This record gives sequence, C-alpha cells and structure tokens, in this order.
Amino acid sequence: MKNSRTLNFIILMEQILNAAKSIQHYYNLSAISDNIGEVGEINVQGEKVMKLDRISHDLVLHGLRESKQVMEVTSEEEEEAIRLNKDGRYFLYIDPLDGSSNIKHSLPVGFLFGIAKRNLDGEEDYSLRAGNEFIASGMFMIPSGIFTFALRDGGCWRFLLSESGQYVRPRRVVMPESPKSWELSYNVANLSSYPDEVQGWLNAKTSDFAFRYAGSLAVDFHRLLNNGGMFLYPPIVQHKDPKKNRPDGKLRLMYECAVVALLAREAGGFAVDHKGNPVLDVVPQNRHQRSGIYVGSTSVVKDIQATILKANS
Ligand code: AHM
Ligand code: MG
Repeated sequence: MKNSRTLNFIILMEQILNAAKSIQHYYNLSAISDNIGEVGEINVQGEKVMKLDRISHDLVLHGLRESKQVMEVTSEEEEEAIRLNKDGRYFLYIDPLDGSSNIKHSLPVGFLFGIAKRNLDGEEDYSLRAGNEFIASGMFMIPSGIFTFALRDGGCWRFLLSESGQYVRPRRVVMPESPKSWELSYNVANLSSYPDEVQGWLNAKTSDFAFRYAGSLAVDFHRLLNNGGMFLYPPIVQHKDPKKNRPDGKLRLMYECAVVALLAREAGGFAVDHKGNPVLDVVPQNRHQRSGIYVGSTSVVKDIQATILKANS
C-alpha cells in the first residue's frame, strides 16, 4: 500500500526529530566522553572537523536513511551528494552541527535543515534547489532542544522539548514590528573588511540597535527571530591579509542561508545575499556555495538591500 503524502512527510519528520534528540544526547555527554575535540580532518569548507560534527552527521544520515523517504542529502560534512533512496520524495540540505567552535565551551550549537521535494511530474534531474523551492526548513537549538520550523506559506513555529522527550507547546513566531527590541548581530572584528557601503550603513545605524553576537548562526538567528533587527555576515573584501578575503561571504547558501531565509520569511522577515538578491531566489551553482547574508526584520533588510544595490549599480 502506498503512503499518503502527509504520512511520508510525518515519517521523515519523525526521523529528523529523533536525530536532533540524539545529537542533544551526545552533546550533553561530549565533555565526559572526550568528544569535544577535533577529528584531525579538514572538511569541504577547509574547516577543522570536530568529533561532534562527525557524530551529528552520522546520526542525521542514519535517521534519513531509515525514513526511506529521502532521495538525496547535501551535508556540510560531505563533499559529494549522498544518494539514499531512488524512490524517495525529498531532498535534504543539512548542517548537522552549526557553530562547532562553541562545543568546547559547552555553549549552544544548532542543527539546521532544509527540505525540497523531488520532481513529481517527470524524471528527476537532481538539480540543486533554490530556497523558494524548499517546502520546509528548521533549526534545533542544542542542548535546550527548542525546535523552530517553517512550512512554506504555513508560518514559522516554535516547539519546546518536554522532560519526556516530546515536542510540545507550539507557538507561532512572528518577528516584532516595534524597533524597541531590535538587535544587530555580526562579527564586529570584520567591520573594516566589509565593502565600503556596508561599513557606511553600519557606522550610521549601529547606535539605533542593541548588539549581540554568539558566533553561531543558529544561536544568533534564534535570538533574532524573537527580538527582530538583523543578523549579517557580509563578504570580506578588504582584509589586511588578502588571503583571508571571502568575496562571497562565509556561510553556505543551501544549508545555512536558505534555511534561515525561509524561517525569516515565514516569521514576517526577509533575507538578501551579498549582491542584494533575495536569498530564496538564488539558484545554487554549487552544492557548497557560499553566500553573504543579511536576514531579519523586513524594513531593516530592505534598507541595507537598497544601499547594496545602489553601490553596485
Ligand atoms: P559551522 O560551525 O557550521 O562551520 O558554522 C559556521 C559559523 C556560523 O554558525 C557562524 O555564524 C559563523 O560561522 C561565525 O563566523 P565567525 O567566527 O567568522 O564570526
Ligand atoms: Mg554552520
């Protein structure tokens, strides 16, 4: 018997929720079981792989494989696409452990994912999907377990994890309209390396906002959804060591930027990339493509978008 569409999605989500709980379990045991260190490998991003990065990737993959619903996975931890089930319905884009530099301090990290559907009308070409083709995206805070989930055109929702391991008390997340609580979140150490127009905007506007930066997209964005304002990771183009420039930004389009862009949109916000294009419209050319990002309250993001477009016109 064939499963209904809804049942297929529920089966997939059940595995994602279980994987998040398992990551939380390993995170909580990581210091005591000596899993906070590095594996001794460099990942496709040229970054050090932490033991917990690898464990989290394996846990999520195990769940996705078990679900039998997934055609292909793109993970921050694997250079190539991971083909799972040729009859699966979904494409998954995952950052199994975002903010790894927080692990050794026992500070929070996140698990980010985006979901797109296979081509149901004909042969699947395995093309890379833009964020506006995602049907859902989500983010778990670890170790609190708080789960934020966006369904395309269905809103952004937050669930708490009960003591007995159930996701409970769904609450709709809408970014606050009042600028009173708005915050800016960016790595201020990079300020002088940003494009001139971004530096100019920040110098003129920073004092209108509070400032917060945890150094983990999941953590910083989690907070921003509650308080409003803007998280930004602009391109680095004027570093005094030119080898450290990142003209396309640092964060990854498919499993970081597009994931938070959909969450933001469903919470009433907006996101643009380093060229001023809406993040959700960008069709990836490369699985691990980097992107600049400006995400948060719509009016703030539109304001910096206008500045970027004008400077590049
Ligand atoms: P990662 O741990 O998945 O590699 O994530 C990269 C992190 C993001 O979570 C965060 O926003 C950014 O890198 C912080 O970078 P920086 O230390 O340059 O401010
Ligand atoms: Mg990450």
